[in-house]
Amino acid sequence: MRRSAFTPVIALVAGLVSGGAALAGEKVVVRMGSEDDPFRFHPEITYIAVGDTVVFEASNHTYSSRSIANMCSGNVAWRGRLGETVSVRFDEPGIYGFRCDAHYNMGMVGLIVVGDNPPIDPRITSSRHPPAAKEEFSRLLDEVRRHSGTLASSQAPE
Ligand SMILES: [Cu+2]
Repeated sequence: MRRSAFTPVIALVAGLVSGGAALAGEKVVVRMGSEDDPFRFHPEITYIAVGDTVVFEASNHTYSSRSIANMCSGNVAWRGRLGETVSVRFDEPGIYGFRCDAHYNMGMVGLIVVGDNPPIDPRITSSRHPPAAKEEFSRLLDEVRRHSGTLASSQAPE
C-alpha cells in the first residue's frame, strides 16, 4: 500500500530522465558475420534514434567496420581494425554507409539510419563501389525507401 503511493513520483522522475534520452541513448549491436551467413552484417540496415550508439561486434578476426566517407553526414567517421569491436554514437539524423574491409568486394556493406525517415543524400546514391557492394547498397537503399514509404512494395524491383 505504502509502496504504491510512491509510484507516481517514480514515474515522474523516470519521465524526466527519458526526456533527456538524446544524451544517453540506447546501445544497438550489429554483428559482423555469422556462422550461417559469414559475409554480411547482421542486420544490414539498423534503424536507430538520434543519440543511440551502434556497437559493431566482430565474430572473428577477419571482420571490421569502417565508415565510407561519401556516405556519412557531419563529422562521423570510424575505422575499426580487423577483429576489433567498435562503438559509434550517432548524434545527427541521416543515413550512414559502412563496409567491412576484407569483404567489401563481396558486398559486405551496411547502413545505419538515424532518426525518423531521414532523406537520402544524393552523395549516398552516387557513391562509387565495386560491383557487388554497389548492388548491395542499391538493394539496401530500396529497403530504406520502402521502410519510409517513399517506395511502394509494388515498385520493388525483381
Ligand atoms: Cu567482412
